[in-house]
Amino acid sequence: MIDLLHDCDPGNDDAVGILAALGHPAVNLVAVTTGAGHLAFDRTAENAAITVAAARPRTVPVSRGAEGPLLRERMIARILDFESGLDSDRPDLDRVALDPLHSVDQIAAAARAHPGLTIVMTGPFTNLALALRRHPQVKDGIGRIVTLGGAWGLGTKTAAAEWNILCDPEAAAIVYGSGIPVTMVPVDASATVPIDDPLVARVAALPGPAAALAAELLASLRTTHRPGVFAPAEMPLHDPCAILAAADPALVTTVPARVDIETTSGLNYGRTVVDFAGRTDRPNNCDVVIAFDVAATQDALVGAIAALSRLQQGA
Ligand SMILES: [Ca+2]
Repeated sequence: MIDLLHDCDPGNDDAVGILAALGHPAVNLVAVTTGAGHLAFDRTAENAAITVAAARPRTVPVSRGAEGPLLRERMIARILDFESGLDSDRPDLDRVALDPLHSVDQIAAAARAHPGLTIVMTGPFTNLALALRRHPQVKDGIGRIVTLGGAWGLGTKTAAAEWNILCDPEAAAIVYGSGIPVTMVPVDASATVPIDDPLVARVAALPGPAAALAAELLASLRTTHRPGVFAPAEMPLHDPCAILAAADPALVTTVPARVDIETTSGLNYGRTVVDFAGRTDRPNNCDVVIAFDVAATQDALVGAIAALSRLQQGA
């Protein structure tokens, strides 16, 4: 059982990740912290609160966080990604009250209370970067950071940069350069885990509100898939992959590497430069996930949602 804090920007795939963390038998989820990313900072907090409410009687504190990145102007995602699934204007969706602690201070409190804490990042890295600057001793309480951020190959927002990194490259540079052990889940790797019809059907067949929301979110994510030269055939699972890999490292194959973030302006702003071959004299700072056991990862997601489902059925 690992103590885990999920920093995120829900976001439908973040929300599935929250549910996976709440249900996973190997995870003690201690807090969900949110910040600006796909949506504005107040909306991501609301979405996390809606997601956690769907998992009752399991619950966890939800914090609101950074309103925008450290230096750059805030980027706004295509709203199309989130037209369905989570909608704070929907009266049928209950929500938990937000925790009074700001995400930055929640991260610090969790690192103090749970030494060896695993932090999973599935949004921009602003909150954790601010926590490391505001509370330097936080570093000593964090055992590992697992990031859904960056790519060894092509970007997802620009040709060079993946979305989570591009939203706040300076924050990502602070996190990857922190000296804390990092497991990086590049989108090249998470793209191999599909949200295929059988996966959606398995989740949809589970009873209870957590599974119902998870199935709705997964189905909505499938509608956002875009074809491309190297795009996978199916919509990838992405964010939940980081939760599942943190909970069970046996799901992934990793290779040690040096990862640096390009923070100078220009075409490569926000690029994760992944050096697998020791081409620099800088020490390795990441275990980079290069492959997922796809079937086992899908099984792990279904298993985590099924555990919430059983809890809600009183089984
Ligand atoms: Ca996200």
